[in-house]
Amino acid sequence: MSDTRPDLGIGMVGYAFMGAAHSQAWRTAPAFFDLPVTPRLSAICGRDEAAASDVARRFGWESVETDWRALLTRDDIDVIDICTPGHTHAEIAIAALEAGKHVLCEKPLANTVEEAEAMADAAAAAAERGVRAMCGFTYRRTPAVAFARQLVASGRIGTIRHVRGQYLQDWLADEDAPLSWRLDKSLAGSGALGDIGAHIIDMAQFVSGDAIASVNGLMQTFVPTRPVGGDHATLGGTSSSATERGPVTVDDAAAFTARFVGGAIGVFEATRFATGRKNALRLEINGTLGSLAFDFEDMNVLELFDATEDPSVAGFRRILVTEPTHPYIAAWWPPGHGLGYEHGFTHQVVDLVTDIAKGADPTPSFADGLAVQRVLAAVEASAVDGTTHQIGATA
Ligand code: SOE
Repeated sequence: MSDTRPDLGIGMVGYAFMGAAHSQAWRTAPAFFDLPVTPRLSAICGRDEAAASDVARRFGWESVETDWRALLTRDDIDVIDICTPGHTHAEIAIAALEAGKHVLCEKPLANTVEEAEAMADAAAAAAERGVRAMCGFTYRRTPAVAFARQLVASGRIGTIRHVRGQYLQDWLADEDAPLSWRLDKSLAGSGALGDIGAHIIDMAQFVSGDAIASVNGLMQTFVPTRPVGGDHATLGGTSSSATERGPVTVDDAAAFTARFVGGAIGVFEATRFATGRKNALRLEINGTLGSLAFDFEDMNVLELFDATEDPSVAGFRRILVTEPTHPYIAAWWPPGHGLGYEHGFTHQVVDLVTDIAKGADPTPSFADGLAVQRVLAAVEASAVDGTTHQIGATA
């Protein structure tokens, strides 16, 4: 029987690490989920035509463009998926929304609060015309994280007192790991803070259902120069013996304390120098009735402490979040068979296309992305002047 569901044409800008993650998501989503529309991998766009063509061949993109503007003029493209470094996000996203294309934009939403504000304004105006925008804080869609949000929202851990967020990686611990765009402030906006700190800020605000009100920050660049021209195809790249070194213009690590609007206090840490920690995105929340703890390095597990239990038997319970009753799991494997990093990207596009078909505004919205951007800017400002910064309309 032929599929009568309408196509949704996707045009993706960028083809590297995130390009691959998003490509597999677009391919996989209609196979595992009963979607109201069928995503079609219409075009991939990259300035390096040979590299983009290679990704197109591997993932099944139907055509290749070398200028993102060409995607906006094509009638067969409905969604622009932005997987490029942060300095390009605002221009592409705003032009796409104005051209009537739905937008999925990688995190952090932008490199500055001003850009993020313009993007959030463009998204609000586009929503009036039925055009949708989503910011790619993909970890929200890890089943254990989505389940943690449900537990907090249902009151299971009571009033929140402490939020502890860490994002620990070690791919720059080698002082000869090569320079890449992620270490260039003009392209990435900031370093560990924006790249991975943005995730813990978003996750903390999402799971707690609360907003950060003020911060005190600290930032550090441990290795000020790195080899130029090394292989940085993977995150750390291979240790380079190149003698020419160029400047690292972003932070290697950032830490900050926070006060939440609802009265909780938070401690956050983002670093690429936590030797041995590869992708330890951790969140622990302590409430009056219990606690929740999550670590992405054990991503199918959520720990729950129920303070209302008999103390003689109470303890952190290790919940394997792989039951069909847990978020997203029913579409996948039997209990205990586990999901991986890539599934969050699939869930992200599933929710995006479902919202587009329903005419609903997806989350995280560009306004959510802007909220994170304000916290990032406040941490940076605080790290410079040593004072507490409030998260206001302007950071
Ligand atoms: C690099 O630190 C990175 O790829 C981030 O950019 C991603 O957002 C994160 O998911 C994994 O680490």
